[in-house]
Amino acid sequence: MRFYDEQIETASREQIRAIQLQRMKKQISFTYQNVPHYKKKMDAAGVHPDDIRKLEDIRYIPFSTKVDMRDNYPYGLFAVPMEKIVRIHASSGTTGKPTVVGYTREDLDMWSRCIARLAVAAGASPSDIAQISFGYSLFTGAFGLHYGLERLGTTVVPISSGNTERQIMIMKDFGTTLLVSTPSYALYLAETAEKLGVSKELKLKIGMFGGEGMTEAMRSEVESRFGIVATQNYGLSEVLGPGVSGECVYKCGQHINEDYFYPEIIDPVTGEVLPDGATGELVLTPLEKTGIPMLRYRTKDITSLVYDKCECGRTTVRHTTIQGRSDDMLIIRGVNVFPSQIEEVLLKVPEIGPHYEIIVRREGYLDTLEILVEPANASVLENYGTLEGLQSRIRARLRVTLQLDAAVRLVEPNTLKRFEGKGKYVTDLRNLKN
Ligand code: DLL
Repeated sequence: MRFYDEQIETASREQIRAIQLQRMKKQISFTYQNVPHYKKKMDAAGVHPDDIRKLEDIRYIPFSTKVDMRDNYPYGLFAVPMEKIVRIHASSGTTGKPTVVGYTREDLDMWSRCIARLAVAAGASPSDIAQISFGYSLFTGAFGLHYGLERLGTTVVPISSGNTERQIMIMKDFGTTLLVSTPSYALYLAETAEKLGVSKELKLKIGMFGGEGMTEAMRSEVESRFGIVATQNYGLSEVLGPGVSGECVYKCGQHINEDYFYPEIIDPVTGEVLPDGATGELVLTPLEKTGIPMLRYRTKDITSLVYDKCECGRTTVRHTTIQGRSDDMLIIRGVNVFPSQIEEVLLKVPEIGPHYEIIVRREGYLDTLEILVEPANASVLENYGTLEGLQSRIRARLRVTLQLDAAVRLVEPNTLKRFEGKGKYVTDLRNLKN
C-alpha cells in the first residue's frame, strides 16, 4: 500500500491550490458567521470574507494565538451548538487554564482520514499491530492515532502510557509491529527492553513518533536500539491534534495534509509572511474544521516548507523537522540556542547515554548552563582523570557547535529522569533565587 488517498496525495500544485482556495473561502465565511470573536476581530481589521479572492489574501486575516483561546475559555470559539460536539480535548498550557477544543462527527472523520494517510506514508498497512503508548486522556495523541489507525485497519492495542515493563511484555506477547509514542518514551521503552533482555524477540518495524521533536541523533538512537524505521508526526490540539503532517519512509520532512491545512511561514517578530523556503514560525489554518475553526493559528514552532516532489511520490508540501518552539529558545549570554541543538551534540558522544538535563541559572548578571549526562559505562565515574577528560571533551564540542560555554557534569547511570510522555529536558532556574 503506497497511498491512502492517492488522488489528493499526488495531486498537482494547481489542483491542490484550487481545493485549498475553495475550502478556504468557505471556512472563512463559516467562521465569520458563527464565531462572534472572529467576526469582531475581522471587522476591526477591516476585512470581510468576500475579500478573500486568492490564497495569499489570507494575509489580511488577523492571526490567532493561545490568548484568543484563553480569553474564550472553555467553549467561546466553538462554531456549532454543543449538541453537534461529540468530543472534547484539551492541551495543558504551561500556565493557567488548558486550551479546549471540540470536534463534530465530521471533524473526527476528517481526523481519522488524516492519520490513516500518515500511517500509510510511514509504511503501515492493515496487517500491522499498533501499540498506542500515548496517554488516553484529554491529550489528543492517543485518541487521534487510535481512530486513524483503526480506520486504516491496523489492529490497535490501546495500552496507554506508563507501566513500562508491562508495555514491553505486551509488545513481545502481542507481536506489536508499530509503536506510537513520544520519541522520549520510545527511547525509554527501548532501554527497558534491553534491560529485560527481550529486544531480539520483538517484532517492531515502525515507529510513529510525535508530540515533541526528534533530532536526527535521537532518531538513530531509537532506530538502532529497536531496529525500526522511526518517523516523525506533527500536530497541535488547537488545529486538530496529530494528523497535520508526518514523514514518509524517506524521512525527509513531514508531509502536510494540505487539503485540510493551509500553511504559512512568518517572521516570529514582525509577523510578515516569509518567502518559500525561509525558516520561521509555522502558521496553520485548518480548512475543513467545524467544531472549532481556527484562522491563521500561530504555532510558535520554527520550521521551513519544502515544495519539491518527494521520492515517495507525494506532492504535498513538507515542513522540515521542527527546530523548537520560539518560546523554548534559550538566550544564554546573547546566544540563541534551542535545546534540540544541545541534544544533537550530546547524542553523538559515544561514551554517554542518551538522557540529559539542561539547567539554566542566573549568577549575578550572567546566565550559565549546566548539562547533566549519564556515562554509558559507570566505571568512567571511578577514575577522576577519565571523568574530567570526558567532561571537557563534551564541553569543547558544545563550544564548537553552539559558540557557548556550558559546564558538563556526569551523573550516576539511571539517575536522570525518563519520560512517559513529552520529555522535559530544560530546568530554567533564572526566575527563581539560586
Ligand atoms: O502534541 C499533538 C500530537 C500528538 C502530535 C501526538 C503528534 C503526535 P499538543 O499537546 O497541543 O498536541 O502540543 C503541540 O507539540 O506545537 C509542537 O511544539 C510540539 N510537537 C508536536 N509534534 C511535534 C513534532 C500534540 N513532530 C505542540 N516535532 C506543537 C516537533 C512537535 N514538535
